[in-house]
Amino acid sequence: MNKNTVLGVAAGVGLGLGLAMYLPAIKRKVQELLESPRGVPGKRVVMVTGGTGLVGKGIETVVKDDPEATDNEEWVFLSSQHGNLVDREETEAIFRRFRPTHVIHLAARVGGLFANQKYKVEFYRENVIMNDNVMECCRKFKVQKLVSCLSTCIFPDQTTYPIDETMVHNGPPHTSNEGYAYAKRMIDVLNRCYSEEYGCKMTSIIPTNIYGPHDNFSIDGGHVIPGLIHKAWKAKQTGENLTIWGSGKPLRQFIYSEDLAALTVWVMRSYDEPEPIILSVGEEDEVAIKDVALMVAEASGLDVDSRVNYDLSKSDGQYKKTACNDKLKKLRPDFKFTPMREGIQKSVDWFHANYATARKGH
Ligand code: NAP
Ligand code: GFB
Repeated sequence: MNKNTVLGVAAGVGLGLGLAMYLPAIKRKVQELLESPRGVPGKRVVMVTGGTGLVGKGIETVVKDDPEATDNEEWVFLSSQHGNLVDREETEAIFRRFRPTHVIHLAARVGGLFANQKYKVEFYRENVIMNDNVMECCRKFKVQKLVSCLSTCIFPDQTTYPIDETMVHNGPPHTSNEGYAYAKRMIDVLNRCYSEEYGCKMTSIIPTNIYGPHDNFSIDGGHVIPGLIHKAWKAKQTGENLTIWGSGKPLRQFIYSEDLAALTVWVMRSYDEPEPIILSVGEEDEVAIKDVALMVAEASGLDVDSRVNYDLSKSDGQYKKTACNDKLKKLRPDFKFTPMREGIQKSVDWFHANYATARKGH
């Protein structure tokens, strides 16, 4: 062996030993990089779970024309096709793939009164597991901020009115949706726990009933407005009446999906408390289901005097859940809500124009 070969072998061995010594550290660094958000400073990578749903589509519409979104944000809208959030490995794969700096967590097992009554176990389990997976991934992948979605139906049933943000855990929810409600309540508990123990920035919004384009227009399992819109469409085709389920007396507050979307984007950018915030129209805008049905009938071109009746064999659900939007009004005194008649007309028009592809299942 000549001198050069000896030197070459020595260098090779040295390099090998050096690599072996540093390999674990290099591996750790690569792993760390893969598990950290990929945004450049000052830029957000915002991942929306449930991005194909009613609210997700609303956000997509709102950010399309928003200069802050185009200049300083990259938006990722997830559907269940990107992965099943009930599955831990699939959830981790999503976070590894998109490496978001911010997450708006909308994905959920969602449905109206009748679906909630029928599938309490699935509403509890799917939501608890999905929420646990998303929250833990936000911690693990160092997401800077998580905004999750609760609902005014998770508040105590026996309560004083109006309901405010401090009252989430003050008593059992209405029995019709206890599976969903308890699963959602745990998000609020964990927002505080993750903040205290790990310093994570996690918060939640509490919307009232929501409606708008891209809703789920299922008659059996959906919410009241999309259900009525679909039933009114059918009534128009067949000449039958539009039937309101229950007495029509319960009261609800409704928020148009694109209003909620704009407020959710604002929460993601500017609201920093772990405590939830109610995103709702005022108490004065609460309406009876009967009046909502008449608005839908009118917007659908049905004669409201002769073509609307009731099925009293169907449940009324919770009588009311009147929420107070004082906290929101204080922070966003400028915000203007879409008037309900206008929002309903837009939703009816959207359903008619997109009848073939609109969601109508479950
Ligand atoms: P939605 O229209 O029913 O959409 C649900 C979204 O979640 C869809 O994008 C769906 O994806 C996704 N999703 C469901 N299960 C999933 C899973 N296992 N893995 C991955 N993605 C999954 O719901 P929404 O009405 O927009 O509701 C948004 C949020 O608001 C929810 O957290 C809901 O609880 C809350 N909320 C809704 C209302 C209301 O009246 N609608 C009221 C208060 C609060 P695919 O499209 O691929 O199925
Ligand atoms: O939107 P909805 O199903 O849910 O509204 P909740 C139910 C109210 O509308 C009840 C009446 O008083 C029903 O009797 N209603 C009349 C109808 N016609 C219809 C119809 O065609 N379809 C439906 N669905 N209702 C849900 C909770 O409660 O609110 C969920 O169960 C969820 O957890 C959601 O959070 C926001 O407002 O009663």
